[in-house]
Parts: sequence; structure tokens; C-alpha cells
Amino acid sequence: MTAAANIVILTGAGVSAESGIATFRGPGGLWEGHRVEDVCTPEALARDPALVHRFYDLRRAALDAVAPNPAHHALARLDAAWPGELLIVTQNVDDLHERAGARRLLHMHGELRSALCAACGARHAWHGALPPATRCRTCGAPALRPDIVFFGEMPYEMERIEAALARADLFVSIGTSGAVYPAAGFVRAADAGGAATLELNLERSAGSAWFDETRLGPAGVLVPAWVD
Ligand code: BJW
Ligand code: ZN
Repeated sequence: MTAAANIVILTGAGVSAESGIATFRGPGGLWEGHRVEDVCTPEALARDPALVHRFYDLRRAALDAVAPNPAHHALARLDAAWPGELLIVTQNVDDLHERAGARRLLHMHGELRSALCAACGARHAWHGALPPATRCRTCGAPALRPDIVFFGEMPYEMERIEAALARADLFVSIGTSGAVYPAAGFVRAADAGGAATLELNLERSAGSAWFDETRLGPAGVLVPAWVD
């Protein structure tokens, strides 16, 4: 890497696995006991808001019992030290990157500790339970919902992400299965813009063949080894 290189880092559930947060897919995955379409679509929220709210309330509460792991800490060190452009794009809705100290960070799939007003679009910091029909502090509508990007909804900050990918010299994907778009397509966008591409994951992801290099192992070992 040259000193001025622009780096884009995509993280997924695998980065938080060693902190004790279940991944989505695979054995022990978060969705084993839930059908995705029961909790993770706008239709499900409309049909059974209590179920969806309870699911996210439990996951929000679970954040209190977990802490950042060596992978989060290594990325925060890189963020603090890197003189060039750097952007950590996380698909994760936990807050472990920021608790480790990462600053140049964007949550493309939303955040557990945020509530979104379905009426006016305001986003509010949120701790504790979020009962259905909680009123928005901005517009007063009884329309607060979990600030989570459901299937069929547009992820956050896509323009900014696409611009960063187009400028990137290096794209690194960490702990994501490559099953969900548009994130799964970032490697191709980075590659098309001329970036080198590196995958750090426990196993080969769906888009593994697109990467220049793949290193297999736990993020808590691979990420510090790559950063330091
Ligand atoms: C370790 C490890 C360790 C384990 N160390 N590694 C057909 C084709 C293409 C697209 C579509 C299609 N049909 C529908 C779509 C679109 C849809 C989609 O992609 N569907 C697919 C299922 C096919 N996407 C959308 O709807 C998105 N929106 C959208 O496309 O809008 C339109 C648009 C158009 C044009 C441009 C832009 C947008 C929205 C997607 C929203 C995803 N939301 C979720 C739910 C959050 C709610 C919740 O948390 O409950 O976000 S889905 C879920 O998956 C979550 C995650 O962020 C996301 C990705 O999962 P991730 O992080 O990869 O986790 P896993 O579990 O899959 O993988 C973990 C990996 O870690 C594994 O590989 C392990 O091996 C590894 N690992 N331990 C290192 N210790
Ligand atoms: Zn509002």
C-alpha cells in the first residue's frame, strides 16, 4: 500500500461473531429460529409490529452484554493512523466499531440503537425498548420503527459509498457471506475502478472469485495481522 492510498473496508456479521453476536446465516445463525420474511421486511412490520419490535428490542438489549473484539480494535487503530482516505462501511447494526473508536464509519443497513420515523424520516438515538407507535420527537407522529434496512429498502449512503469505491485503491471485505446486495457487488465496483481487492473471512464468500486475494480464518486474528 502506498501512503496516500484510499481504502474502503466492508464489514459483516463475521466481524462481530467473536464478540458473541450471532451471524445471520449458517449453523447457530440468528435467523435459524426466525424466518427472514417474518421479521425483516416492511410487510412483516406492517403485519405484526409487536413481533418485529420485540425481535429488535431483544437484540438492542443484547448489545449491553458484548464488547468490541481485536478485529474492531485493529480497524479503529487503522482509522486513527491512516493518512489517506479511509471508509469503513459496515453492514452490521451493532455499535461495536464505534465503541472500539472507529470514526470514518457508515452503517449502510441501519443501527439497533437508532429509531426511524416512518412519517418524516427523522432518525433518533435509541436505547431500551421501542414500543410500536412510539411518537417521533421531531414530527409527533406515532410512527417510530427500528432503524434497520429491511429487504426491499434502499441501504443508507449509497452515493457516498459508490463514490468511495470508485476512488478506492484498496477494497477489503471482512466477515461477510456476500449473500446480500448491493454490498455483495462492492468488490466488482472497486475492481472496475482499479482497486486491489482482499477478502478476510472464515470461509470463502459467494463472491470470493472476484477478489485478488482471500485469507481464511477468524477476523480476530486476520484483521490485526493485516493492520499491524
Ligand atoms: C467469520 C467469523 C469470524 C463467521 N471471522 N468471518 C436478487 C439478486 C440480487 C439482489 C436481490 C435479489 N432479490 C432481492 C434482492 C435485493 C436484496 C438481496 O440482496 N437479496 C438477497 C438475499 C438475494 N437486497 C435488498 O433488498 C437491499 N436493498 C436493495 O437492494 O435496495 C435496492 C437497491 C437498488 C440499487 C442499488 C441499491 C439498492 C437491502 C438489504 C438489507 C439487508 N438487511 C439485513 C437485515 C438487517 C436486520 C437485522 O439485523 O435483523 O442486514 S439482511 C442481513 O444480511 C443483515 C446483514 O447486514 C446482511 C449481510 O449479512 P452478513 O453480514 O454477510 O452475515 P452472514 O451471516 O450472511 O455472513 C457472515 C460471514 O462471516 C460468513 O461468511 C461466515 O463464514 C463469516 N464468519 N464467523 C470471520 N469469526
Ligand atoms: Zn417524525
